[in-house]
Amino acid sequence: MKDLIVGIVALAIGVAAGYMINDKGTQVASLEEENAGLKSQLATSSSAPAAKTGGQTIANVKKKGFVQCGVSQGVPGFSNPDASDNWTGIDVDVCRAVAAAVLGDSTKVKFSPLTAKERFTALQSGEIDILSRNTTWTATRDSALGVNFAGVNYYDGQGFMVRKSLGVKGAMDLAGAAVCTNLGTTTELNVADFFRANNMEYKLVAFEKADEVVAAYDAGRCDVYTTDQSALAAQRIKLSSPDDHMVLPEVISKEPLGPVVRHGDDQWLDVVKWSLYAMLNAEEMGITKTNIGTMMNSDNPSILRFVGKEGDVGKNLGLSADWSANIIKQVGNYGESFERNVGPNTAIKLTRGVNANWKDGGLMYGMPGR
Ligand SMILES: N[C@@H](CCC(=O)N[C@@H](CS)C(=O)NCC(=O)O)C(=O)O
Repeated sequence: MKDLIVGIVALAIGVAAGYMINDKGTQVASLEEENAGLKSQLATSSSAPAAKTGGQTIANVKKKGFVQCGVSQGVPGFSNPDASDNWTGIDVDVCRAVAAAVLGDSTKVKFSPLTAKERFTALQSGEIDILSRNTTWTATRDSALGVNFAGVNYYDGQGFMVRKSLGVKGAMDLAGAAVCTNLGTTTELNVADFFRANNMEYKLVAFEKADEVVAAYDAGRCDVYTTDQSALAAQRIKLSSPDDHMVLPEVISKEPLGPVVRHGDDQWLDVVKWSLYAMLNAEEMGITKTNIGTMMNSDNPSILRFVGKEGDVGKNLGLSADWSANIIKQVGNYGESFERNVGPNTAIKLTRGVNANWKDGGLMYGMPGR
């Protein structure tokens, strides 16, 4: 018996030591941090949230009269405040769509700016109703954090930005580079995988706040800025001379970004999911902010169902019949939100690419609204 216990202890020490020897330097800290975060959230999450909030979110939102939306601390085009604290962006529009669906008023949203590290705890604790903050859907997050991803509002991938003067042509030229990024992100883990898989050294320079990352990179404290490509495009406009920088061609990961809700409240998950699908389906059917009025008198059954003149979709979701018409009237369809916030005519200048509607060959596919 004593031998068995000694053996188990020795094995446990061996496993722990092996883990630490296999990973290096700052990578250990970041991976352990993500693991520790997951464990502590698991400890508090598995049963508590369902008991506290099961089926309650829609009732709470109706009672308090607004949706509390967890956003970034400022990523232009995604979730960003102006000088009067008016938030805009495609992530903000998901929260506005939910407010339009549930409360009939897209302005009834309050925003909680969160760092990457804080975001899941804020959702778990009930501090926010939705997390809509360039958050990647991964297996670990979906299964271990007591949260549900309600869909994808931007398909992305991780990239690298460098100064043009560095003379680097591609990611394989980055051996030995100092790499700036955000703590508490998938970015940290992907960059560790990338350098390890390619047998290259690197030095991670990580910060909790995105603006600290931008400032450090801008000040030349690192050679490379790595994050989701969309965020690189967005943060680039904050640099002192954006044109001196370039994004390298390689995309090293899949980053499907989307809204997240707590486990244990299926009705709320449905509401968020279908609010996003309404924006996708409206684009597919050619229903826009401008023509939604005339669509009310359409003779197309799918459109009549969409605007709530036929069928029970709204009622079944616990919403009014005109829930999706309100989304389009007040927020617009997905394509309109994309063009207004991140499209070619904005400072971010993203093209639709894989984020085009499926009818145009993209991945944006709303489930059938009937
Ligand atoms: N999509 C990745 C990265 C998300 C992320 O937080 N990216 C940084 C890079 S710009 C960011 O948005 N920071 C904004 C902030 O901290 O307010 C994830 O879900 O982990």
